[in-house]
Amino acid sequence: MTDARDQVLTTDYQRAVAAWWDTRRTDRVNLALGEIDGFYHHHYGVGAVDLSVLEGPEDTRDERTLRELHRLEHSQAELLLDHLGPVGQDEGVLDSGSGRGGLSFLANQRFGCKVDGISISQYQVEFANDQAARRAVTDQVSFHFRNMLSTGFEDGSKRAIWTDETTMYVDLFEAFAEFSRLLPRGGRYVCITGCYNDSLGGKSDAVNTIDEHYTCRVHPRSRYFAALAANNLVPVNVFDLTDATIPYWELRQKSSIATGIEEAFLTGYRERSFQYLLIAADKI
Ligand code: GPP
Ligand code: MG
Repeated sequence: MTDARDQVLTTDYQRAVAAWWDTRRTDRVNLALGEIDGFYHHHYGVGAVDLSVLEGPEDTRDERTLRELHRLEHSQAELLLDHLGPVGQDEGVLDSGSGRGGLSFLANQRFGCKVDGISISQYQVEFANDQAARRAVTDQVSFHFRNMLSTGFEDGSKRAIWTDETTMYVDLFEAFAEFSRLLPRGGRYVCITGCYNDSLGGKSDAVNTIDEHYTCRVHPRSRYFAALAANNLVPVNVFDLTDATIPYWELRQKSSIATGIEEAFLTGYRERSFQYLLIAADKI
């Protein structure tokens, strides 16, 4: 007899990743920012930093810094959504690796559409559904304990799908095959990810440090495009956001919620062994 957990989590690696996120409940870096306005994100920020937050009274400097970091994470979310549309009110979208739900709520607010979020962390699914209840949007935004490699949603049922820094936990060929199945012709997939720059060679020390820190397996840049092409997903836009995310990491390093991984991101980005990309692709 297999229970629901065994059906969703089918490998030792998936169980390890789920356990990591399930037990990560006191991550001040994400809770402190989410508590600012109730949008709990699990992605990084982009855009120019307002350096004036570092000036002014010392006793309120950190609070200003956290607000600025949160603003930059919102900018990243809005950038992703800019590449998703148009999405109609009667259409459904999928947040694949939905974390605590912040981006799903922003998508629902922008498009008025139905949003399904999926995560292999039962803790995250509960947290996000609790947020939906507080916002009184459970009829429009719901979160499910499901695996993005086998979502259970119907063929062609999602107008758009996104992954915001979640593809480093899955095989890209398997994930994109599932996304391709879920999208109708002309449906849009948007991916924001950190990848290693295989035009320079293999994984750098900085990227290995990031893998270890998050229990993830960062992919080479080339594999994204090979896996998209193999699954009838044709890129319409590719942006290198590496320069746009460095200021976020510099500010985060100076803040009270720095976790110690900031140096690896800054080294990887500055030496270009690690790249932060947005890819938008259409299903053909
Ligand atoms: C951010 O989550 C994303 C990940 C952990 C996946 C790895 C991403 C890469 C680009 C390699 P988070 O918001 O929980 O991270 P943190 O707690 O460090 O802010
Ligand atoms: Mg975070």
